[in-house]
Amino acid sequence: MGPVWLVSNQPLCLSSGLDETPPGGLSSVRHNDGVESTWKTDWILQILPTEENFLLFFRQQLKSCAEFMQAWRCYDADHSGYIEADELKNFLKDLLQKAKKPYDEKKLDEYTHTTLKIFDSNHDGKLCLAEMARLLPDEENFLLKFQNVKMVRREFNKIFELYDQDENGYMDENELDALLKDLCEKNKKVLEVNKIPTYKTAIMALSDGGKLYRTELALVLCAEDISAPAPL
Ligand SMILES: [Ca+2]
Ligand SMILES: [Ca+2]
Repeated sequence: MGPVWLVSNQPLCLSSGLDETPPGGLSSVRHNDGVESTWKTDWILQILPTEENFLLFFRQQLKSCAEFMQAWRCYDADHSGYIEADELKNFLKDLLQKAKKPYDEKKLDEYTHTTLKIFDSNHDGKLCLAEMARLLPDEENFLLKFQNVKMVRREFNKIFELYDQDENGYMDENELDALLKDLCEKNKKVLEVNKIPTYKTAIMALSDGGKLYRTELALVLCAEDISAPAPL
C-alpha cells in the first residue's frame, strides 16, 4: 500500500464537511455550566471499549448516509470496494486527531484491530460496505434496505447498461434518478419513494465528480463482487 496517508499529520477526509459536527458531536459538547463533556470520547482513551461505545462514537461522526458514503469513498483510497486494515487505520487516526486525543502507533493498531474484530462479520480481514452499514443509525440506514434489493452480477450489469442511457460508462444524477424511481416502484415494500432524494444524494457521494461508475454503484446494488473474475 502507498504510504501517502501515513506521512500526513492532517486529517484528510474528516476536515471539511464532516467537521461541522452539530451539538452532540465530538469535543464540541458543552453543558450549560460550561463543563466540557468528555464522556463520549473517553472510550478512545480506554484500552478496550465496548462494541456499543464504538457504534456510538462512529454514529456521532457519521450522522447521515451521505456523510457515511463520502467517508467511505474517501477512505477506500485504492477504490478496491473495501476498507482494508491500513485504510481503516487512517480513518481511526483522523478521528483521533479530530477529537484532539493523543495516541501512538501501538494504540492505533489496537483500535484498528478491535474495530475490525467488531465489524468484519465474514472474517476476510477487510470491511465491505454492508459490514460498515452497521455504523448508520437505523432511521438513516438506507444501506440495509438496499441489501434486500441487491442483484446478481449479470442482472446488475444489464440494469447498468439499460440506465446508462447515453452509454458513456457512468451514470449521471438523472440516470440514477430514473433507476431509483423504477427500483422503488418495483420494491415498494422495501424502498420508499419519498426517500429517493436521500438515496440519490447518498449514492452520488460515491461518484467521481458526478460520474457514478459501475464499480461504485455495484457496492450498493450488486450482491456479488463485481471485480472478481467472472465465473465460468
Ligand atoms: Ca480499499
Ligand atoms: Ca469483511
